[in-house]
Amino acid sequence: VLSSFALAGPAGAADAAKKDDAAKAFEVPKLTDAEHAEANKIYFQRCAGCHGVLRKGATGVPLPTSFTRKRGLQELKDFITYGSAAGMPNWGTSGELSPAQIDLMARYLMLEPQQPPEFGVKEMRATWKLIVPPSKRPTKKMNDLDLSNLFSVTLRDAGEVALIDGNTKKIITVIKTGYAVHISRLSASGRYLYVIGRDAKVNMIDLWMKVPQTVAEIKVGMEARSVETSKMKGWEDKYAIAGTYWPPQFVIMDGATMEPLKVVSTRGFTVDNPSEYHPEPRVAAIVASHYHPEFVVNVKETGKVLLVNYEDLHNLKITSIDAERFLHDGGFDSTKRYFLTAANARNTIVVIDTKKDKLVKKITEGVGSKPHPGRGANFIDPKYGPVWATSDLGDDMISVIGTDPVKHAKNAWKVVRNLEGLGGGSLFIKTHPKSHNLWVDDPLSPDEENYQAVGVFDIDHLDKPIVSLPIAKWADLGPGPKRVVQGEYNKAGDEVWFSVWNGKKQKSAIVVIDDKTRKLKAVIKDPRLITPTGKFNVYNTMHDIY
Ligand code: DHE
Repeated sequence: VLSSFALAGPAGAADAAKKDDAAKAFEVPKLTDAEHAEANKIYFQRCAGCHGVLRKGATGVPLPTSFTRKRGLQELKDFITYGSAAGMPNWGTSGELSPAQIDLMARYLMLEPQQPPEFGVKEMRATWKLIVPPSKRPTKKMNDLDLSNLFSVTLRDAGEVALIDGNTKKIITVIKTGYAVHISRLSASGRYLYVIGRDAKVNMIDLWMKVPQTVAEIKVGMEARSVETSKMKGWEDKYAIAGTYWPPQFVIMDGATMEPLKVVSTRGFTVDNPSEYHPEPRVAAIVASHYHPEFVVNVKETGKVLLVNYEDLHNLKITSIDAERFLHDGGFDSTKRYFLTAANARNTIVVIDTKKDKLVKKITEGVGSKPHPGRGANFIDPKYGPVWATSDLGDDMISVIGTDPVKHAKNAWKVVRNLEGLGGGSLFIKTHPKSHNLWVDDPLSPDEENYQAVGVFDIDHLDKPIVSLPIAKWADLGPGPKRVVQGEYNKAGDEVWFSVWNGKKQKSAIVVIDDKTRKLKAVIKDPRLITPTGKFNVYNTMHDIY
């Protein structure tokens, strides 16, 4: 079944093979149709979330055949069996894949990737589990938790979320979810929590149960990052939406059961070249409009913002706004009318008016390299009035943008000032309406001192330099990278929580800072806190407070 292949390619292959050592000559397997079908299935269930559907890499390394063939069969099998310290799961020793399946996957990876399958409503339905139907759910809250101050915390490499009581700082429960969960969002009422994994599995968790648990789950594709719920008055808890990286589409689901109702492809032409058809425009951030019954959907590679009106799913109305390519994350201004979102590979912030359903501005002047706001941070700049800010992945800048076109018209939709952060590699910025602090993380900095710290500005004195706080040191965890990531406030806005994100086998923690004094308030340590990253406070997430 095996045939010979040399890395140097057909021309001059014989010469190259002679010069290279024996390890560079290898064997490329052939798979039967049945083997191929099984390998495809396993790949899309287990591998694509991290290594990408076309194996171009994302969380996991890229797996082009130039790499896999060089590694050879045995090394690939070892990797799949034992995993790696860098986060590759141990599919073999954990018992999730059999030795025969591992052998199959190693051979499969030495073949060119195939176009992945589509995933329509039929396929979604086949994965849909209504574990507790609405009629069997409690009619009132069955626990005495202060739900509005609950935090849903991503336990990235465990494929779980921890629900942590914001008052006692105790873990209430840990819930199995999809692989490498990305974000959590709340239904408008705050009763239901929706969590999406990179493998596109969505869990719907009922917070009213004695111990909150998953009441419905569904897989909406092979790879995903975003989920949101209908927030418009009169439509609370009615619908949920999930966007996928593969297939490139979004699906609207029933908010109470997650039954898939409407799937819409995002394939199409790019905004800057009407002749360029893109077969794979991925869905990035999604927010829910407060002005119309609409979801605001970022389509990354084509650069379109779709305003998807959910009033009539059979006669779906979509306003498609030409924005900028490579849209990624973003959030509302403090009035929740304007959506500010980063086209990060284009160093642009796009502003959408969700009341008039129009593009307001594409801001480039003063925007740094690869802006990465998360949902951004809204505050009152003492000089320029209401502003929204983003930090950057590509440099140490923070861009502060005026957001009040009525009372501060001359500052609106302009970068009014730039601040100097800790360094390049920032992912998230955060403040709270009651706070005078602006927090900036730096988890992807190459500098250990920076990625183990957070920076904080005094909003009332933005001319003062950033102050660095050694969060990872305060957590006192022992060895590991201990990257400090993503600030999130409690409901009262007097505490800010940061994750100290360590290796899967190392100790991680959540550090809670007193926002007023900027002093350590608590360190949440627990063996169940495996690789905590994103944290979502129920009240703040429900109300788009950031
Ligand atoms: Fe994220 C938000 C995509 C890597 C933690 N991330 C988002 C959103 C998108 C996205 C599209 C916005 C969702 C929304 O608002 O609807 N993230 C991606 C990627 O494509 C990328 C770059 C690569 C990947 O392989 O996934 C990526 N993200 C990461 C991480 O490695 C992070 C740091 C750790 C982790 O948990 O995986 C990470 N992303 C987050 C967090 C948010 C997020 C915590 C929500 C921030 C918020 O406050 O809203």
